[in-house]
Amino acid sequence: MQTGIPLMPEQASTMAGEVDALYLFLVGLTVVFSVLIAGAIVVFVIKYRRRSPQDLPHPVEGALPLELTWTIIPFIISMGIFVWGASIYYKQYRSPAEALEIYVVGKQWMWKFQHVAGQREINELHVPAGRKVKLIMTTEDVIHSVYIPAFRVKFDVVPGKYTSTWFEATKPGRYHLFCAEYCGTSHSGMIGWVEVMEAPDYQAWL
Ligand SMILES: [Cu+2]
Repeated sequence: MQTGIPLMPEQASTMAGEVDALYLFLVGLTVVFSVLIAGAIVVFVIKYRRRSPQDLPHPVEGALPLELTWTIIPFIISMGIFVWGASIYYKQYRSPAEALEIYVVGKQWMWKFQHVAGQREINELHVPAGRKVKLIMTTEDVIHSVYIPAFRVKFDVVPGKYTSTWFEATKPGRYHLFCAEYCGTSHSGMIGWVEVMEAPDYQAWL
């Protein structure tokens, strides 16, 4: 399933590419600014080093163009990140109305799933490829968080209320399912698999 250098989980949902693009942009931006700042420090340390004991710095009262530059550029960049991130978040948050609904109950320490037709499974979730799937989730005890890295889906499961998230798997396969919210002794064992099947196979499985 994994090809090349395993820096990122496989992309197996329609959202995966969008999430990764934002993530890579943030990593790239961080690298660029880290290099710029570290480079500037090195250059200034050498260029403005004290050459003699009489060498005194000139006080600087202000530099409006410089201050406008380092205010406006970061403002535009951070607003861009905000709008980009928020649009992906809302897309992820609002489940499409036509989605196939699956009920999810987390408990210490397992995942229970129930399909509309009544089939139930534990730590294993069968879904069709190429179909939007909405997870309607709650928990019997503490907070858990459903996490399917290949789909770039991670959403908290909270006692006393329903939360929901959705995905559309793009290719058949077997993908990791984790609990991503520390929930007690066997938190690390609260894992399972998402089995993505071709639509006819899923119908047959039901
Ligand atoms: Cu958990």
